[in-house]
This record gives sequence, structure tokens and C-alpha cells, in this order.
Amino acid sequence: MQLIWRCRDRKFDLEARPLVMGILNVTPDSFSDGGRHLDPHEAIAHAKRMTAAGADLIDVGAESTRPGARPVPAEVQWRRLGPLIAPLAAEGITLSIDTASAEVAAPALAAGAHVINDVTALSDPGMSSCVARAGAGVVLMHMRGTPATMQHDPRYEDVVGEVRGWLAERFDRARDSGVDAERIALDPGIGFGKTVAHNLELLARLEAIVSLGRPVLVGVSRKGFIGAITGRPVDQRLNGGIATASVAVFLGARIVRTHDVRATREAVDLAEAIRRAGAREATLGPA
Ligand code: HH2
Repeated sequence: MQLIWRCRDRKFDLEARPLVMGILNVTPDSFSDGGRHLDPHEAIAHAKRMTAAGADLIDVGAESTRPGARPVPAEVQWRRLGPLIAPLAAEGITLSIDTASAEVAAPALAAGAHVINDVTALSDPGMSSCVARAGAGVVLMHMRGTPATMQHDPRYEDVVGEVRGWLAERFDRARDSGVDAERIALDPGIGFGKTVAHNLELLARLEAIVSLGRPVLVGVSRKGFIGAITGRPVDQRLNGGIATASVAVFLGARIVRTHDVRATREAVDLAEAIRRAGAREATLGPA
């Protein structure tokens, strides 16, 4: 079986192997790597290092979405992103742009980006036509509220059912506005308007999101729920992150967004090998 994700001229068969998406934040204030890659030369070098370490694509963001963060104007995002896109695309790197603004997405796609990673799932009225016109890949992520407010006492009756239903509706809406189904990936939005218990339940029951039939992306790298369980500060969450990414891939995630590419690549390749071994056994049936 094939699970195709088309991103402009790139075609990924996600049934063949999970993708690792390396994170490049060109922000002063991201929760784990803010300020580290603001210099364009350093940012480009970091993207190349992550690619060499096994990243299939690089997700570049110029706006932190950590809890409490305020929106960053489009022109400021573009000032940070603009110098990077053409040089990275020229390296043959598949580029995802982490933005909710069509004003940022349009020039980024014109400069050679392949994917728009939109944590608001096409809320900007200009975004769907911009993505559709370019034939870009798109990630639709679930968030309750906005980064400024999302962690103020989030409540759900049935977090998995509500997130699944919301993603299904956003998926239909994206298709109705001209985005091909084969270009869409879905993301439950770990940490975006969710408590630790909500995040754990979404991960444990990831198959409910996988059953929507599109590739599922998860972003767990260094996030707060890992700190809540391990007691580790943000710079010491690698072990928790790769354990969580491995479980997610075992349960059907197909794209893993991470700051820690080499370790995550190795871990998810192993999780995938175990998943495949289980699928073979299920095909054969009991002896
Ligand atoms: N998480 C973050 C940012 N973008 N995009 C998707 N699709 N899924 C995620 O889980 C996700 C995301 C937050 O992480 P990070 O980029 O490290 O931090 P910040 O938002 O502070 O820049």
C-alpha cells in the first residue's frame, strides 16, 4: 500500500518509511533554541547539518508558538526567513515553512519552499488559495485557542474524538478550497491547548487520527509534557523525546518534527522496523 504526500515537485511515499522533519527556528524566543540560529549563515549551516544527520525536510519558523507567545508581524517573519529560502532550496533541501500567514507563505513558496506547516490549519483566508496555487504540501495542525491563551485551563470531554473531528472538518474544508487531498498531512498539535493528560491520551490513541487516512505528523521534541514526566529541563529532554517519537511512529505517525535529528532518525527507524515486523505477523495470522 502507498501513502503519498505530494509537496510541489516532491513525492514522498510515507508507507515506505517515516520522515524526520528537522526544526530550524530563526526566532529570538523559541522555547528551546531561541536566538541560536538568527544569523543566516549559521541557520543555513544548521539546516545542512540536520540534513546530513538524516532529516528528510527542514521546517523553518520565524514565529515562536510557545505558550504565551504573541503573533509576529508578517514583515518581521519574512525579514528572518527571506534570506534562507533560496539558498536552502538550491542545496536540494525540502523546505517547510512554519507560518500561519499567507503574506509569508506566498513569497516563501515563490522562493522555492515546498510545504506550509500551518499551526492554525488554514485560518488565514488567503492561505488555502496560496497553498493550492503552488501545489505545496500542507500540515493542518489542531490547536485550541491561540498560543497567547491556549494553556489557560484547556478542557475537552473527549480529547481524541474532538481533535479527530476538528481535523476531519479542516481536511474537508481544505479540499473544498482547492487543496488536493494528497498534499495534506494532519497533526494533533501536541502541547497546543492541551494538558499533560490530553497529550498522553492523544499519543496513546494516535490510531484514531491515523485512521483519517492522511499522513500524521507529531511534534513532541523537548516539549513541556516530557519535562513534566521526566522532571528534566528543556535542554535535557532528548531521551524523553526520542522515546515518545518512537512510540508515535510505532502507532502510525509518519512524520516526526524534531530538534534532535540524528537520535530521532535512529530511534524512529527502529520503531518502524518493529512496526513492520508486527504487520507481517498480522498478515500471516497465527501459526
Ligand atoms: N510545535 C511547535 C511549532 N510548530 N508545528 C507542527 N505541525 N506541530 C507541532 O507540534 C509544532 C509545530 C513548537 O515547537 P518549537 O518550534 O520548537 O518552538 P517555538 O514554537 O517556541 O518556536
